[in-house]
Amino acid sequence: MSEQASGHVAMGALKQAGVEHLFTLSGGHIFPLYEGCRDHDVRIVDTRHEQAAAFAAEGLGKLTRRPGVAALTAGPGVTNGVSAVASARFGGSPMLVLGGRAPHGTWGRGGLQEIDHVAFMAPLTKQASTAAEPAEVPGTVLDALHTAATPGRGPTFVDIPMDTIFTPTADDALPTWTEPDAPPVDTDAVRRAAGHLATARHPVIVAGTDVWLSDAVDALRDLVETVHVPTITNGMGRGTLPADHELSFSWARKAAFTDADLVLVVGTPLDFRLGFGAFPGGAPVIHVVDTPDQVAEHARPLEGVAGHLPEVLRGLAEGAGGPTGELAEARSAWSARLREVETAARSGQEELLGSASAPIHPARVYGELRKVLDRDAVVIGDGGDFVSYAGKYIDAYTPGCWLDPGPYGCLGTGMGYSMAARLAHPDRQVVTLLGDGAAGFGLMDVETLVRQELPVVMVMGNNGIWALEKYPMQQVYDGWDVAADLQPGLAYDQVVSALGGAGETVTDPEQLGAAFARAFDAGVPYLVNVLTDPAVAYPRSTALA
Ligand SMILES: Cc1ncc(C[n+]2csc(CCOP(=O)(O)OP(=O)(O)O)c2C)c(N)n1
Ligand SMILES: [Mg+2]
Repeated sequence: MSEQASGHVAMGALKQAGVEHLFTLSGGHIFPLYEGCRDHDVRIVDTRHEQAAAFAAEGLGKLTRRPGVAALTAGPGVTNGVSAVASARFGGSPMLVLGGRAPHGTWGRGGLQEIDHVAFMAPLTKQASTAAEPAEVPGTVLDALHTAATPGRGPTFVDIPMDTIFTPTADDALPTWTEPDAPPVDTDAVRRAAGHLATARHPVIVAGTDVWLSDAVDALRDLVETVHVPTITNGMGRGTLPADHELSFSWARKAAFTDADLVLVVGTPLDFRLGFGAFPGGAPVIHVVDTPDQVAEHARPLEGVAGHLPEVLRGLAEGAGGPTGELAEARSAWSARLREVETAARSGQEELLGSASAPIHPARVYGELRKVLDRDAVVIGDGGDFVSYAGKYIDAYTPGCWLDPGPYGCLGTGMGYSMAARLAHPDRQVVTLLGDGAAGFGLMDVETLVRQELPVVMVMGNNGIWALEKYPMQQVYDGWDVAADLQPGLAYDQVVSALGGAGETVTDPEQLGAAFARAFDAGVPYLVNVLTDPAVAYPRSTALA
C-alpha cells in the first residue's frame, strides 16, 4: 500500500472525476493540494485575489456544466471567496470550494486564521463540512463534488484542517466517481401541464439557465417548434433558442407577458427578473424545474412540474402536440403579432446603435461590437448600465455563451469569468464588458490573465460614474446624488498595458471598429477603453431593483 498526504490524494480523486483546473491563491494550509495537482496533471490557475479564483470556478461551472473547483487558504482566503459562493447559490452554478483550516490539534487556542468556516458557509452552500480524518478526505471531497453537480445544482464546501491535509493516507484505493442521477420526473404533473399547453391560444415559453445546465437545449427547441409558441430567454438560457429563430423574442417581452394566456417558465426561478411570476395580464404560470423544492410556491403556479428537464420537455411536446385547425391559426396570429412588435422595436433602435455623438453613446459600442462578434462568441458582462445595454443589444445565438452577473448581481466577476471562458473555449472569441466601476474590483487580475496566457478582449464603458446607482439615486432624492462619481477619463488601458497586456482609449465612435479588430488580433489581454457619455442613463422603469 502506498501513501500520500490526504490533500494530495483528494486531488487524485477529483482528477478521476474529470476536474482539470484548480483556481487558487497560495497559502501554506493547502500546499498538499498543489502537490496533488502536480502529480495528477491538474492545471493550477493562481490568481491575485481569491475573489477571482472563486468566480473563475463558478464561471467554469456555468460554462462547462461540471463543477469548477477553487482552493482557498484558511481564514481570509475563504472569506474573500464568499461572494462567488453566494453567487453560485443564487445562480444554481455547480462549484466546489476546498478550504484550508487551522489545525485540529491546536483548535481553540488561537491559531493563525483559526475560524470555523463551516458555520458561515453552511447557509450559502448545498453542503458544507470539515474533513477531519485523513482517510476520509478523498471521499468527502468527491461527495461534495457530486452534490454540487446534482440537479438543484450549487456550491459545496469542504475544509481540511492543516494537520489532516498533510497527514498521509492510502492513495491506491480512490473512491470512484459516478455521474449524478437524473432527477425523477413527475409524469402526472407533465400530463396536466401538457393539457393546459394544448389548449392555450396565446402561450409564451420562458427558458432560463437550467435549460442549458441540464442539457435540455435540443428538447427545448423541439418543444417550441412542435407547439409553435413564442419563446423568451434569460440568464444562461440566452442562446438556447438562437436569437434569429422565428419563435425567439426579446424585444416583444412586455407585449408577450401582458397578453399571454399561459406562461410556461422552464429552468429559472420566478424571481425579480420575471416580476416574481406575477405577469401584467394575470396569465397563469406553469413552473418547470429540476427538483420539487425549486417550484416557486410564492407565485401560486397553475402547475409545478419537477424532473429531468430534457425528459419533461419531451413529455410536454408529446402530450400537448402540434396545434391544429383554429388553434393553429390563433397561435400563428399570436407569434405574427409579437413579431411585428419585435421588428418595430428593433428598427426603432437602429439610430441609437449607429449614434455618431461624442462622447460616445454606450449603444454605439454595441452597434459596432455586434458587427464583429462570431455566433459562438462568449460574452461576459460585469458592470451596471453598460451591461444592461449589452443585455439589450447583444443577441445570443449559441447556448452557454452568455455570462451576466445573474440574480446575485455581484460586481467584480469579470476577471474570474474571463479566465474560465478562455480555458473552456480556447478557440472562441471571449469578450468581457466592463463598467469602469466594476473594473476596480479586480483589474489587477489582468496580471493573472497575462501570466497564464489567457488572452481576452475587454471592452470598457468608461463613463466616470457608477451610473446604475447615480441616476436611480437622483430619481429618489430629486436630483441629488453622492458616492456615485469616479475620476473621469482614466486611462485604464494603461493599467492593462502595465500588467503585461495591451489596450487603447477610444473617444471617436468611428474608431471603435478598428480598435476591436486590433483587440481580437492582439494575442494578449487587451482593453478597449471607450470613453462613454456620462449624461446617458439607461432607461429604467423603476429606480431601485
Ligand atoms: C459588489 C457590489 N457592490 C455594489 C453593487 C451596487 N451596484 C450595482 S450597479 C453599480 C454601478 C456600476 O458602475 P459601473 O460598473 O461603472 O457601470 P455603469 O453603471 O457606470 O455603466 C453598483 C455600485 C453591486 N451590484 N455589487
Ligand atoms: Mg461607470
